Amino acid sequence: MSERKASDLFVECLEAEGVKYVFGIPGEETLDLNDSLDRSSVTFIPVRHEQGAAYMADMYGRLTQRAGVCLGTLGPGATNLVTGIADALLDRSPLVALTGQGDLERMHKESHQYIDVISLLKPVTKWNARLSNPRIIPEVVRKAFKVAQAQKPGPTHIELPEDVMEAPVDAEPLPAHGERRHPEPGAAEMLRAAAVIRAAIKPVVLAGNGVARVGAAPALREFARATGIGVAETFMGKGLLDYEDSHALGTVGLQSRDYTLAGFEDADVVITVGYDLVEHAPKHWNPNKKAKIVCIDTVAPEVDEYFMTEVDLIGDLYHILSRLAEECRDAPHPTENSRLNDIVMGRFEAGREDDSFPMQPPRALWEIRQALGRDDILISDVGLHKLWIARMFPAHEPNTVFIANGLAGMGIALPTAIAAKLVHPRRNVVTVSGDGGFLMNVQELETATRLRTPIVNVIWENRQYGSIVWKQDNKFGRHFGVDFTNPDFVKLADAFGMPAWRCESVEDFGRHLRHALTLDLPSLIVLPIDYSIDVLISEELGIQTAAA
Ligand SMILES: Cc1ncc(C[n+]2csc(CCOP(=O)(O)OP(=O)(O)O)c2C)c(N)n1
Repeated sequence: MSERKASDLFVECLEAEGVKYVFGIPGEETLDLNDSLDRSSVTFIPVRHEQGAAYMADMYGRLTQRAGVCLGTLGPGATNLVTGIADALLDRSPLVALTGQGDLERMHKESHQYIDVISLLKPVTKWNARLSNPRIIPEVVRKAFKVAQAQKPGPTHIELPEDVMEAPVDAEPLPAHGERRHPEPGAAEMLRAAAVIRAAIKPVVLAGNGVARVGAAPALREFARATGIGVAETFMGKGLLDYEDSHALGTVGLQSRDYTLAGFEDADVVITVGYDLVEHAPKHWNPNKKAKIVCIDTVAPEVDEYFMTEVDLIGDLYHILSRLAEECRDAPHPTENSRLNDIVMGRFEAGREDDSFPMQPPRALWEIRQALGRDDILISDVGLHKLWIARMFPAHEPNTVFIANGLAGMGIALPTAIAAKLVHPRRNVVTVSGDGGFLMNVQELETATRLRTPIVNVIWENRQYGSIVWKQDNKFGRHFGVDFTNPDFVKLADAFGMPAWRCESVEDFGRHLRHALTLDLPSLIVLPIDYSIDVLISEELGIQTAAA
């Protein structure tokens, strides 16, 4: 043991947790921490707005399941972090937020930039604490990572008062243990669940992001193969089954009719796996409360009158699915054809022939799918484009299509893409944003160019908050307060020092996209989009099909 300043010990604790990056903006109250980071193995990545830092940590955590770390100073630095931290809470990403603070002795009175950050961040974190004494650093850091990474993962926060961080201390980091995997459920519950599934007439699986989080997609695929039961995915569960898998029923969650078309209306048993209720309320797929629900998850399910479960199998999803597959293998339930998948994929395939310009979403998505490999990454921002991507973009593998469906904050795509590329440098990373959301974190283009992070940003331009236009038109027959003008995005990108193109024809898009993917620096493509076909194509095509 040796005496050193507390911020040095703090950074040693981060190193013991395996932290590689801290995303953030330093402040006068984080001087010692930044000094210690500078002399450590941890890379500090300066960003241009703390919201960007929190989103980067969020994606880092989501992809690695090790907490991503972001840093802001006291007061305004902390308030700017809030949105990204809240996203990590509702989208279940492990994240540790660090904020500076004034000296302990000035917190009881009116003082410069002081706000009560602990209280501010309490509702958007699983746990948070102030470092009131350098001696507690090893425990507080270990706990912050342990709680953030435990199921279901989420954000924690540590506040670092300036005088504590510069004080001398003689202590050592605690060893970081991998978070324990949960035990399996008991034999009685397993048998009860198996009995319910075996006796089912029309069972269906609803799989969510929780499966991707714990890497259990292979076990889910095997469960579907062994039992024949079809699997519908939530937006955040895209790719758990390859969309070409004969057991894939499609992505549900846009409207209750999705569930009907995917077979939920007739289902007597619904097996939910890693389903987070935050994505789409059970009321939409179980409106009459008729379905018997077998819940497979890592923690006990939320209470909801439409989600009163018959059996809960709580523990390691991989093990549970594998054991259940064995129990149910000899009583198969052949998957029925999914009308949802037929309709949506039919429209997607038809998109390749659509030469209209401005481009319609199916053709734009078709071009992106052609340009990307099966493991490449598409990140959606939030808006009407997100609904199109969720509904129609075909995914082959989990964690290749990212859709924020918990907090669903606009502006998430660009910063999270930077982090995704840091984690997976060999995979292509493409974002699709609306012209509204893109400007919300546009400043991170500088971070991307400085780091030379070769991400391709596609902006679907319509000079409107498209999804609000859609909702207003549906509800009132008119829209209002949703129109805006845009900067010249190509010139804007140029000012940031990155190549950019505006598409003037249908052919331009695929050409620019394929070229952009060969570059070793970030780029931007502006694609004029035509949102005149309704994203609820199932209704439109449903009527046509019935008439034909
Ligand atoms: C930070 C934030 N503010 C507001 C909203 C509400 N909201 C959801 S979608 C949307 C419009 C998105 O417009 P745009 O980014 O242009 O995408 P488009 O819908 O046109 O595809 C708004 C205002 C939100 N989800 N997040």
